[in-house]
Amino acid sequence: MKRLLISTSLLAASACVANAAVFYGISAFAHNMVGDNPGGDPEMIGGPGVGFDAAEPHSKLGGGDNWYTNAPGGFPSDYISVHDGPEYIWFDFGGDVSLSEISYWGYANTNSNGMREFNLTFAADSEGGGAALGDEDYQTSVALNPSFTALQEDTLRQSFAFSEAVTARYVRVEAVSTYFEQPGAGAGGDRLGIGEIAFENSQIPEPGSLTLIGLAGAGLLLRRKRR
Ligand SMILES: [Ca+2]
Ligand SMILES: [Ca+2]
Repeated sequence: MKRLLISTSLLAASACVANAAVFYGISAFAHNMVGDNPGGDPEMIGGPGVGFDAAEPHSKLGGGDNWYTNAPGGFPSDYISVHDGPEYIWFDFGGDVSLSEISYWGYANTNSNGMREFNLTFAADSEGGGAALGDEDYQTSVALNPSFTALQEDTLRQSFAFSEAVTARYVRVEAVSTYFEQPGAGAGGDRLGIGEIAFENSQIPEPGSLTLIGLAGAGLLLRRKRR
């Protein structure tokens, strides 16, 4: 009886982490805009347990902990047009990793500052030599340039899958539009706002599932021993 109780409690504990996605650590981060949020740039890359819940469905944490730019054009204006040149954000994983999606959490439901359309370009470790943040060595070995449109939603994880996995050390996100003048999106758009960005590491098998299988097997063994 005692053994059965132990195996049952282990199963309950492992069920709590079942199917939780694993995300890559971001070793460096930069952008070509002027941030204006009190928490600074880390507000975009809080990561699991800080920027978003480490457990499924990985909803955004700290509703106000968004990243946003200044408003150089004042209200009303379109930040993307007013800010000179493209709007770039760079991520460095510290070494080549396998990427198959980008996870995005929106900025706000009640104003139109949130990033709407964006595209990605990639650079491998061999291109950057450790200094690709901000340079133009993108799309040399990785041609993929996927474009996505985010929902105006401020809580749920939006995972955008790539058509194929890419091996890259650096990702450059280009924000192409906000919700400025989108019907029903609310006022704003004079800033660019992002709740959170992360990249899932799908190379690691879902730990919860494996643990459940392992523990289920252990439970069967215990049951057999008791006979
Ligand atoms: Ca611009
Ligand atoms: Ca955040």
